[in-house]
Formats: sequence, C-alpha cells, structure tokens
Amino acid sequence: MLGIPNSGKSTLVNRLLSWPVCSVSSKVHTTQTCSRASLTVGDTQLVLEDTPGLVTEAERRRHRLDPSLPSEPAAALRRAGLVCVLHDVSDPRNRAGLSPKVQRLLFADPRRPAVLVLTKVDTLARKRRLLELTSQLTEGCVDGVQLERRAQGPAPRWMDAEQLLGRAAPPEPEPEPHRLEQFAAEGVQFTAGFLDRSGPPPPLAADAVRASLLEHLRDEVPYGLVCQVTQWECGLADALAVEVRVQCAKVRHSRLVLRRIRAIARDAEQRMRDAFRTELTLRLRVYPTPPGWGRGRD
Ligand SMILES: Nc1nc2c(ncn2[C@@H]2O[C@H](COP(=O)(O)OP(=O)(O)OP(=O)(O)O)[C@@H](O)[C@H]2O)c(=O)[nH]1
Ligand SMILES: [Mg+2]
Repeated sequence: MLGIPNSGKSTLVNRLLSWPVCSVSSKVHTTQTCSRASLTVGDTQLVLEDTPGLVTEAERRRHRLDPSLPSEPAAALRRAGLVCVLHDVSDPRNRAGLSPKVQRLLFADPRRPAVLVLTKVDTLARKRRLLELTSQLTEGCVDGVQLERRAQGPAPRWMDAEQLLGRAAPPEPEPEPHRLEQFAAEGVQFTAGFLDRSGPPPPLAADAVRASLLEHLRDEVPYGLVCQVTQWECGLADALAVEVRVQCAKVRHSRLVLRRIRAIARDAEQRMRDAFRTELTLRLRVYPTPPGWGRGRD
C-alpha cells in the first residue's frame, strides 16, 4: 500500500482483513513503520503491507519523525508483487494529479505491477467526477494502452465488481499460488490472528496509544510524544495487563495530555481490545521530562 500521508492506506488494510490491525487516525503520519498482515483464503495467503505515508526530508524533520521513515515505503515497494497506489479524492486541491512523491517512486521501478486505488470516494457528491479523475490520473492509459474516448454518447454507467468480472474476458490460467511455507521461507512475519502473550509486546500496542494521542490532541502536540510499552503480561482473569509510558518533551504538553487522559486511555484501550481480540486493561503513565527526571503520573 503506497500513498501520501492520510490517503487511507491503513484503513484499506483493515477493511480487507475485516480486522483493525493497523492504527488509524485523522492526522497525518499515524503509521511509522511498515507492518504486514496476512489474509488466508483456502491454501493461499495474501500478505498486505501497510507503509508510512511518503514524506520529504523537510517534512520528516518538521514532524520529528524517525530518520528511517522516508526510506520505508521504497523498501516495501521492492518486496511487493503488486503495488496499490492510494489516491485520496476528498482533497480538492490535490486530487487532479498524483503526488510527485508517488510518481518519483513509481518511475524508479516502472516494471513493478501497480494499480490505482481511489480512496474516500464517499466524500464526492457527484460520483461521475470519479471517471474524469481516473482519466486525468491515468492520462487515459491503462496497461500501456490508450483508451478510446467517446466525445458524445451514452453516459457511462458504474458497474459493481461482480458485474464487471462477469463481463470481463475469461481469466488467464491461474498462476501457481503462493504457499504459506513459501512466505515463511521469505521471512514474512504474520501479525493478524496471532497474539503471543508471553512474547514481547507487538508494535501495535504502542501504535494504538500513539493513534489515540493523535486523535485527541491538537496541532503539533502529539508529534512530540514518545510511547513505549513498559508492561505486557497476563493479569487477573487471564486479561492482559498493559502499561504504556508516554514521554513528553515539554511540561506544557504533559499538561495537555493529562487534561484529556481519560478519553485518550479509553480510546487506546478499545483499539487494543479490537486489534488483539482479547480482554485487557491499559494504564498510561505520563512523564513530563526525559526518563529519570521525575516521577510519572497515572
Ligand atoms: N470518508 C472516508 N474517510 C476515510 C476513508 N479511508 C480512510 N478514511 C479516513 O482518513 C483518515 C486517514 O486514514 P488512514 O488509514 O490512517 O490513512 P494512512 O494513509 O494510513 O495515513 P498515514 O499512516 O498517516 O500515512 C482516517 O480518519 C480515516 O478514517 C474513506 O474511504 N472515506
Ligand atoms: Mg497509516
């Protein structure tokens, strides 16, 4: 899944899996690292890889993002059998063209199969606009073939996926399916449907708190906070007991976090319950200064 920040990559992965394994928020830079989840149909397994939004070095510095973040999507692209390029059509200023950041990456590897995925189509009142946008974005060219345009004629109709498949030419013979063992041999880690309670906490635990902070705090405040899981163990009645330390670079920011702490904790706890499909309790500890400088507050 490739696209600029906030284009809906994580949401699409979650929808395809019917499971919220990727953190989502309404702010940019929610996803910090590539994460993979698997979808199994029969004996075939599809590995979906969510990636951080594409950023320039200047954007990375402004939002205090990890130095490795800008290179992550390119690395994911090199691993992909199919690239889904997500394009947000709800943004009127940028929807008529693919971001140069996306184009640069695709041009670097032009032979990699890629499909264009328009997201947030529900925000367009006139669905017909989608046809114009598709034509603009692809320059009327699909698979290297220039499509004919009819100047006048019957209005194009939208077909649902089944109708479309029914009308399509008979499929090519199926390629040899990827097998579970093959992915395991390639070193793919599976995240969905698997929770190792005795192992180290999965990155999703800290990500859930980060997403909740992004959702509840304004402007640049959440970008200066660092979340770290400090407890991850079986507690009473087999429920997971999770503790996350939220480190704030400024005292003012810690006050803002504490002011909304109940809502943040409740939201983060629910996100973890949904993602891990287990009962758990979450405790947040907020530290206003670097570790060791004082006591945290619950
Ligand atoms: N209306 C609408 N909103 C959507 C759709 N898909 C995603 N969103 C919203 O868009 C926002 C961003 O979604 P994400 O899935 O976090 O976007 P992302 O591309 O993963 O963002 P980064 O991780 O920051 O790169 C969230 O508030 C989603 O609820 C959609 O199809 N329609
Ligand atoms: Mg994301």
